[in-house]
Amino acid sequence: MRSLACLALSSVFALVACGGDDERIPPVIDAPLPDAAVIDAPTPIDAPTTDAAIDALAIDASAFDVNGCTLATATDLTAAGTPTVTFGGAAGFVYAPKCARISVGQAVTFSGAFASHPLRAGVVVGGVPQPQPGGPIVSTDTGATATFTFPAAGVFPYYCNLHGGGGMNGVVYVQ
Ligand SMILES: [Cu+2]
Repeated sequence: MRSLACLALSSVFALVACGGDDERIPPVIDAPLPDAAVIDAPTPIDAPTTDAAIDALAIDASAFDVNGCTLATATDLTAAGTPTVTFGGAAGFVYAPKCARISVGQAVTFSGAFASHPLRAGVVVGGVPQPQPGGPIVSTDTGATATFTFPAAGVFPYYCNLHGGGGMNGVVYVQ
């Protein structure tokens, strides 16, 4: 039987050797578990089972801020036929509306002086434009109007190549 002093020391200094208690030190290397216990079957990841659930996930993805826009705050232009986004001129170095929402298959006309405000597809992150060509919004450097059709759902950011870093940018959300 251990003395009270030994018990007290053991509680403070785990490695203090108390006579005859060596067998109480747990083995350093645990015995391996049986293979069946080590290799668990993977936990299945629940997949959305309905279109509504999948749509909800897509909408959540659009909730993130892109060029100062979110889907929730975008101007609803789904009933506007071929809506117009104006820029420059009297409006200043902005696109109006900056954040637009349309339906799949709709087109948007950009109206303004492209020579003064060259249009580019892409995002502005930390004031630095990052071009993302290849989508419906085509780089435009001349003329006064350009119309782009959006045949698929998605998030289509754009910016002015001269003033995009200063906030002249926007997004077309297509649903
Ligand atoms: Cu500009």
